[in-house]
Amino acid sequence: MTPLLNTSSLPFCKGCGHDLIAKNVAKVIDYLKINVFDTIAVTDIGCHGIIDKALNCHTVHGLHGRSTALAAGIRFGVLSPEKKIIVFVGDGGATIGLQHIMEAARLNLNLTVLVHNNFLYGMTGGQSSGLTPTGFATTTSTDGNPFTGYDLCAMSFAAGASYVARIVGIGDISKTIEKAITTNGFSLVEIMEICPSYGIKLNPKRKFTEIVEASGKPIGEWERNRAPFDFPKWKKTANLFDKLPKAETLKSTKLETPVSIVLSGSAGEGVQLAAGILTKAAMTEGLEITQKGSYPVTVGVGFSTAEINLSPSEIHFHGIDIPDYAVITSTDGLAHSRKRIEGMKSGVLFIDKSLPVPTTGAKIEQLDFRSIGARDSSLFAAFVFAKKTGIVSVDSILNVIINDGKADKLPLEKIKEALATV
Ligand SMILES: Cc1ncc(C[n+]2csc(CCOP(=O)(O)OP(=O)(O)O)c2C)c(N)n1
Ligand code: SF4
Repeated sequence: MTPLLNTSSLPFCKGCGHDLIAKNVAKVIDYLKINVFDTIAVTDIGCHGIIDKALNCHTVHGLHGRSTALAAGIRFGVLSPEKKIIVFVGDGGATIGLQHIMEAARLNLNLTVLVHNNFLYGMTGGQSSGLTPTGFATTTSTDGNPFTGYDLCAMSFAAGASYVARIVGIGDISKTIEKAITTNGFSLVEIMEICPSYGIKLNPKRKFTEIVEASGKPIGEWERNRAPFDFPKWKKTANLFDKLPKAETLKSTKLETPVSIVLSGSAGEGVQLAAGILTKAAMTEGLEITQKGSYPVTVGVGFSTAEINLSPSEIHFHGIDIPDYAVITSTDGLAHSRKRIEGMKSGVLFIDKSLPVPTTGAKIEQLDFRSIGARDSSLFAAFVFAKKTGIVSVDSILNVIINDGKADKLPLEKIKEALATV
């Protein structure tokens, strides 16, 4: 069986309590013989959240404090109890998103929330959170926190959780985690632990066990027998995908095996639009597709990359490590995709002729994508890709543009002319 962790050297500072939690979750998944592909880890923002790169299961990394809301959404979509949904959240995230936890407990959603309570915001430098105990020194309360922390366990249990526990993160904590993961309903474990980098440094004379005791929050577990959330039969939500119009198959594909494509250029140069048109054209040829966009938070500057999978059969994993085709239209795109291009041992690199060609095992085709004008260079590159590979036909792309009413907004005549010279 695939283990939950893909490494034993986890990305935390030496002695960080987060390490113990991750290793104990892995131990439980292994002990219960839960298939990691039936496990969905929803991680929050913070040091604990960087665990997802060390996990072999499905992972979702959300906004700070929103992990339980994301997990709730997943549970609404997947009610089957064999699918284990485990939230990894810090004390910071747990109090920023307190209401999400309360709502999940109130509905008794079948999921497990593991609160990594190291009494402070670790990742941002040791600030107080809503769970910081009175008297505990943080960078925002160097003389000791003057406030009382929430009793998250009491609140979750009062809200309606099936199982709640508060434990000290020392030694083997797997039995409590096992109990939580096997609970058919909402479970929350608050694990008190320490952040050596800030917690110990700011509270040098204090022992961890004494801090736990002084917090005034009881160690223990609380449980009740309560049915987990299920949709009332009369209100079963329809699958939203069923409401989407299906792309009509107009032509049959020539593609026999899946291909992955990375289209990389600059923000404002239509990368995502071009990828959307290309994938839609592929759908009209009966292909399954995935499309993922990446760009910096500042969406108007820097790179813009689209990762595309096209396949004659269903696609179950959209991630692309090394693509079969790389289409690079600008310096930003090259910088963002350089490592992948260098990793290509075969396939084809279509690259704008103004750019330096990286060392690669891919076949190289240098083209003048930007001759058409920077703004339309990505769309032109999509046309060139179609013409050169035949994976999607040029006509299908044109049809999508015309049928979507985009023909008068895009320089189709100019593109056709330039395409004739390729
Ligand atoms: C909405 C929002 N506010 C603030 C931040 C900045 N931020 C990033 S990590 C972090 C602290 C995380 O602390 P905690 O949730 O306790 O997790 P830990 O790092 O201790 O594991 C903060 C405040 C953010 N990413 N998002
Ligand atoms: S800063 Fe603190 S919480 Fe973050 S990894 Fe280091 S010890 Fe852990």
